[in-house]
Amino acid sequence: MSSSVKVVVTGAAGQIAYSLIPRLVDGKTFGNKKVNLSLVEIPQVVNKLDGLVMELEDSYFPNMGDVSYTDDFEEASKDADWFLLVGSIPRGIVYNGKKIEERSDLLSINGGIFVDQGKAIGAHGKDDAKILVVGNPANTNALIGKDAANNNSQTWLAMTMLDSNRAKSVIAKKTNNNISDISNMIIWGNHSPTMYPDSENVMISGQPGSSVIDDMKWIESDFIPTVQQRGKAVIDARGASSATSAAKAAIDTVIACENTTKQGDCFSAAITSDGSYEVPEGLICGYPLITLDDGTIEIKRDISLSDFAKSKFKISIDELLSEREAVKHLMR
Ligand code: NAX
Repeated sequence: MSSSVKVVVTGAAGQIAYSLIPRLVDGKTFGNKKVNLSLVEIPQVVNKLDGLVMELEDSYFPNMGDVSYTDDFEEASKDADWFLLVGSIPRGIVYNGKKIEERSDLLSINGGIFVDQGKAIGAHGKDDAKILVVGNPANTNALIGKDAANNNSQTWLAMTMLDSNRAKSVIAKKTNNNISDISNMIIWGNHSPTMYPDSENVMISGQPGSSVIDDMKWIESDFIPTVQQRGKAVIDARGASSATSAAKAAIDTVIACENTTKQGDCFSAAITSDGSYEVPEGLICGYPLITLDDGTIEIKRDISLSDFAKSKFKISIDELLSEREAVKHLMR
């Protein structure tokens, strides 16, 4: 195993990255490996990263290797092991003279970014590189990036860990458990308000949720909408979108991918569908995942879904299909 790892982070001057980047080099995420960072921003703000690099140096992280920053993604991507694609254009800003409010506009603008980044990753990233897309719309950005990369030995993921962590927190409170007693919290589908957080297959102190939570009314009218709308609730309260919790979730995802999953456990992220659970092939869909001893990430295929779960999951699959349709001009 290599004793160093190269990690590319886009959106490096943004709020999520400010919480995320220090944790990449703190000796916990990649164990004892030296972590070389390649930070990427758009030309307008790339020089701000000088300040972040100073802070990283001043923090004296023993595992920090080389740190560089650039607005040239292709240059940054050379021989990288991990890509954390956080950068994207948020809804609500004026872009090329137009206020971006529609999801279709957001899909198209960000999709364009992910075509170029995907091509560079496919050509210059390591063949076993792992790519975690955080920037929204995360699933469809990953779909576009993977298609442009055209390199099937690399693993593209979109982040649903924050949704999973939020759901664990709600279940822990409801059942008077510690959050560490909640596992296998699966987010099925899209990282959007159509996601389906699975309260039936979650494990609560070793017992399946279906046998612990006997309250369908709470699941339908409280639990599911709370998790689906949590991002908006944070924006409404904070005046800015989730940042420190999103950074923690990205770190949790990297750690889950870097370490063999314990027997019986799984973690949440979206990955390319191979048709499992009747999801059309090729969609980047939220699934229960496991990491094998050799570092391969696989879909856990032995989960049973109730009719209720299937009907909720289908809404999210249909949304992913419509997003794919909206960006088909960006695909090969
Ligand atoms: P910020 O607006 O603070 O930062 C984004 C940064 O990305 C900016 O500094 C911008 O200059 C940079 N950027 C834009 N285009 C770029 C490009 N082509 N190359 C490199 N950098 C580029 O946003 P922040 O709060 O950090 O959120 C980042 C993204 O994460 C947003 O798209 C947000 O919607 C998404 N989120 C995704 C979550 C998930 O669970 N998947 C949860 C949190 C968050 O909402």
